[in-house]
Amino acid sequence: MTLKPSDCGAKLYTEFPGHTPMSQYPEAHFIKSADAGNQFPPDTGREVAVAGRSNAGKSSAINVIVNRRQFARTSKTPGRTRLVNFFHLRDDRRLVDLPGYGYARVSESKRRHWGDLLSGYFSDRQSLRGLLMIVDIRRQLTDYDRRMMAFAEAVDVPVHILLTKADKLKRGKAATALLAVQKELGDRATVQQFSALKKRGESEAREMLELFLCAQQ
Ligand SMILES: Nc1nc2c(ncn2[C@@H]2O[C@H](COP(=O)(O)OP(=O)(O)OP(=O)(O)O)[C@@H](O)[C@H]2O)c(=O)[nH]1
Ligand SMILES: [Mg+2]
Repeated sequence: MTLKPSDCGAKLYTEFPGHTPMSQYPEAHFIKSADAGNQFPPDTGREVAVAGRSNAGKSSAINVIVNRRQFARTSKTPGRTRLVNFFHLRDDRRLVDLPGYGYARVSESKRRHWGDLLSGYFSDRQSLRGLLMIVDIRRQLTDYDRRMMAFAEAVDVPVHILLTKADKLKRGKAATALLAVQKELGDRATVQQFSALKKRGESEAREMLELFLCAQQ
């Protein structure tokens, strides 16, 4: 799928000459957590989902992209982390933090519940416009990640991968890891290096989010 960029209201740095705004998303706030499809907020406007293995760095990536410290974590009271968390960005545009997968200490029935919740989310959600997949650059793609990509591909939702924790590898090793993932996926997804710690790849990630939220498809 080819996406064409078009402005849909993001307040970019360039609109604030001389100073850096607190956040490109000054209205951003937590909407709700959901444990079942009937608890999702209305399926209107556009949203981008963030997925990844448990502990891959999803919340940290969201905080950097939205440019707010502890933003994603404000919804992370115990118990909520395993839910689908919806965040308002601006005028009917949302970011959705999906439950982390691959968490070992979980019962089979819970695991099945999340599997159904995720597959239902992808198959039913009309406002879903893109998937940001957070992958630890040292672990590369796992079968969980591949399954998640398959959900997105089945409904023709474009995928962008953040190879995060890039600060943990030397530049050469990080570049090799990026190439390996690009080689595996070809044009099935775009891929970049990212580090929440060093804020590496921050603007590239935000541009992809905006492309997904705004593109004419
Ligand atoms: N060095 C480094 N550490 C990171 C980076 N991103 C996240 N971390 C660390 O990795 C751990 C997990 O980060 P989270 O953002 O909570 O990961 P998550 O995917 O939201 O985790 P769950 O919600 O529990 O599935 C934390 O200790 C973070 O500080 C990064 O870019 N570099
Ligand atoms: Mg998290």
